Amino acid sequence: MKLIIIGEKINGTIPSVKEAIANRDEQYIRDLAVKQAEAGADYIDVCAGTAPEIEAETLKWLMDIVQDAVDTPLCIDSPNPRVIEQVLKYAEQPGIINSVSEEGDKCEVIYPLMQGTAWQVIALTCDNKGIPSGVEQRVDITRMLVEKAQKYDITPDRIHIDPLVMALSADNQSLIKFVDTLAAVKKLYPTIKVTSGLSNISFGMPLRKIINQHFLAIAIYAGMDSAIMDPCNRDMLTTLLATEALLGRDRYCRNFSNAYRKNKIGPERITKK
Ligand code: THG
Repeated sequence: MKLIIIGEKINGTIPSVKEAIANRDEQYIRDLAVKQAEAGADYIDVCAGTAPEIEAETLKWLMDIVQDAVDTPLCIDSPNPRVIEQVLKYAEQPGIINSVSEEGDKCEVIYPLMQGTAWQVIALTCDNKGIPSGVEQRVDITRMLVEKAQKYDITPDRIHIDPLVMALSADNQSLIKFVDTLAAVKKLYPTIKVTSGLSNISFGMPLRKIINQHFLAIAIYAGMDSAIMDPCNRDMLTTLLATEALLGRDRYCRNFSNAYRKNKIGPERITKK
């Protein structure tokens, strides 16, 4: 299976996007949506990153622009489940809710909204005590997240577990723990999805992008299903295409060859028909 790409670029915590939001610069947001869709994003993450009082309104503004610009489904990103509750009705098609966790009443607010729909959800392995560092605690939290979901007829294939990768510079076993958590979670629930952002791992290190690229390669080999990433980053896309080819997921290496041989049209990843 090909990696599911969740395009991360429409995020109010990025300074240029923050500015575009403040100026209500529709064209800037629209361009980010189109660029990511053309680069092969399967979902487009929208995160307001504003003060709580205006978060729902800002998120709706972002959603309207993206949905007007492209047909790619949304990944609605907010730490506040009540904000997600307020804006979900403005989505024109089901996408991904980002995110729930065992923190507070997140599941109790979000899961009922998903019942009887095709919405998927990213579930973070953290709880009121924070982010556990051990594999076993992360698997325990996953079990709780999945068991609660079951009560609302949400099957594991609609859940992307995000094990919240720590900075490698802070925890030397960070990647190994991610891989071990992934394996344990999939053993428990074979149809569940595992996801991750790609940039936390390299925090505090030089050559961050190189570390992120190699993390992507190893994570794909380990079975990661989706990633929150910048699909417009050429180097990251090269790693992705090379890894998929090496793992036999690119028939006749057609996608890779089309991307990098001269006089060829772009790959499916880049040029969507
Ligand atoms: N897990 C889940 N959701 C998440 C994250 C996660 N949402 C937010 C974040 N992490 C993922 N989103 C971003 C968005 C932007 C950047 C990093 C993570 C970022 N962008 C730079 C820019 O656009 O200028 C550089 C991008 C690049 O070139 O690679 O740093 O972990 N569930």
